[in-house]
Amino acid sequence: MSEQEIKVPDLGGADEVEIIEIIASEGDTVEAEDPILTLETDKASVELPSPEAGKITKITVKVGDKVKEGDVIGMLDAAGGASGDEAPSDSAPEAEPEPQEQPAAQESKPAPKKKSGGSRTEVVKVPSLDGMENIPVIELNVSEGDTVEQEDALVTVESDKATMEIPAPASGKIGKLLVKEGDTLSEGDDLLEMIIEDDGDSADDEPEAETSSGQASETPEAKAEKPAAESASQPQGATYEPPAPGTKVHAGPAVRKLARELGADLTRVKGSGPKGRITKDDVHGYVKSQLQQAQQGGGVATGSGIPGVKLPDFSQFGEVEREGMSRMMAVTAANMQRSWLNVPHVTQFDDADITEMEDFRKAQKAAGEKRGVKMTPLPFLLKACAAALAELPQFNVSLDMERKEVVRKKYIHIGIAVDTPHGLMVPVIRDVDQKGLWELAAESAELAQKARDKQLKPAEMQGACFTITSLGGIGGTAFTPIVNTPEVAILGVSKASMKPVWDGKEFQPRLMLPLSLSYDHRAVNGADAARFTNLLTQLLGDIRTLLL
Ligand code: CAO
Repeated sequence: MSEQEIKVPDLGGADEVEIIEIIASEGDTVEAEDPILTLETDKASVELPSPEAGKITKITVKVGDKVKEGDVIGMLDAAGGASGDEAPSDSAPEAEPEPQEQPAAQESKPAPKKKSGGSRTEVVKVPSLDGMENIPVIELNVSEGDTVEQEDALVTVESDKATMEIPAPASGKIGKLLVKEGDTLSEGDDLLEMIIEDDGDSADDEPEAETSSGQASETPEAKAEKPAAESASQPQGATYEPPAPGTKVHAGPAVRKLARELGADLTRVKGSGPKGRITKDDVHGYVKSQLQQAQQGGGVATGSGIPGVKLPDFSQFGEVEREGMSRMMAVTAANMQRSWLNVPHVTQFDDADITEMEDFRKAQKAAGEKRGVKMTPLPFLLKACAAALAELPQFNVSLDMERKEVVRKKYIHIGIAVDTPHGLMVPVIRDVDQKGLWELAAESAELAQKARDKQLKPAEMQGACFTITSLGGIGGTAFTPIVNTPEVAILGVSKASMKPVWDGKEFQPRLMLPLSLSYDHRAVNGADAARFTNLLTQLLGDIRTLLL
């Protein structure tokens, strides 16, 4: 490895150019030709490529600095061991000196097509592109009928390394456009027709121009200051999505390339660089935010096709205050909405007679005190659900709609919804089918406490096949829980109460536990849901069957 200076190459005549973006960072490993920074003149932006493969050890410039040929912008430890000391400034970044040079529109003096009175129609040709050929048009900066000043941008072309605007060779009015976005251009190609007024003879302009281009009767000054992007009007065949009307995009070639690769519309990206210039970070940030919105259902309903809820100004009805959502609340809200919008929910209700189960549970009080574990109804519910999932495995699946596959799980992990001061959390008890009631009681109590103390690890909240949400300790007779996707069913448990139950001869007071089984009707049919709750009521009605 040998250290060498990275110098600004020949800038094709430009004096000083501004650094608009630093692409590489100190410590980065680069290949020869990888861009290190982007320079920009009034008319062109160009990437300064690494002269060799190696490691950037120093960047000595910053965005906004002006540099000229030969200036050192940083140091490179060349991988190939090239003698850095000898690396002459000219030989360093050799890739793109040319685009810096402003396209010499004047070189390609257009031949008059038609001359008539005070104006003439000329065909503007593509000027010298410094040896480059077949450069794609990425933007038409003018439309037919626009009035332009000399040097105004007519079209923007972009090579792998540079973006250039081809300027108007003179002031005048745009006639027929002879290219469209996506076309490739080389020096000498016809670009467009321009109606150029002869000096001191403007009075004859309108009638004469009409004969040249057939559309010159508009007021010449009408559109002179139109933003370049506004007139991009030919989307067909374009490889680059034209900016939204009225939006001028300031971005270098590397950024435009990145945006195209990622499918980002630059007109919607807010630039954080000098003069609002869009940087690569801006594009990455924009794409990230779009993905997050899509994944979270857009907070309200973006992507679902359902209009969001418009809020009134609540202060017109009385005093209000606003408070930011906690992260957990925002995540829970997004999860709930995603499930609600994606899953066709049905809820099956049933009551389990837990009179005997409760007798048994209460009889365990002393044993529980000895063990330091409280036996609540939850371990019985866990055990019964594990047995039902084993018996009816269609509830122990997830749907992969993209691949049109059903994912069957050979394990039985069950989530328990825990109400905490900071929001709803769902820790997961693994292999419920293999654990005893005391073990389940201890583990569920421990996980619930951890949830309340915000001590749960991510792994303790993952992998559930099914969820139990019990409001029994609080109250209520029934509810319709939302399936915790990608699971396909959830059991809601309400408060047990004594009810008169007909035994064939008379009414008996029985402790009845209301069950509400919500399920994804794509995965499970109603008959299976009824079988599932039937089974639960049998298992809970006679807990000896849990042993079978
Ligand atoms: N019917 C009647 N009483 C019940 C009952 C039921 N279905 N379930 C529990 N109870 C009783 C318990 O036996 C206990 O009474 P005792 O102290 O007299 O024994 C009391 O209610 C409190 O129980 P618990 O809530 O402490 O324990 P649990 O094991 O039943 O529940 C847990 C644990 C974590 C599920 C619960 O604390 C909880 O957080 N529930 C809320 C879940 C929730 O918010 N779900 C909604 C999700 S959707 O928004």
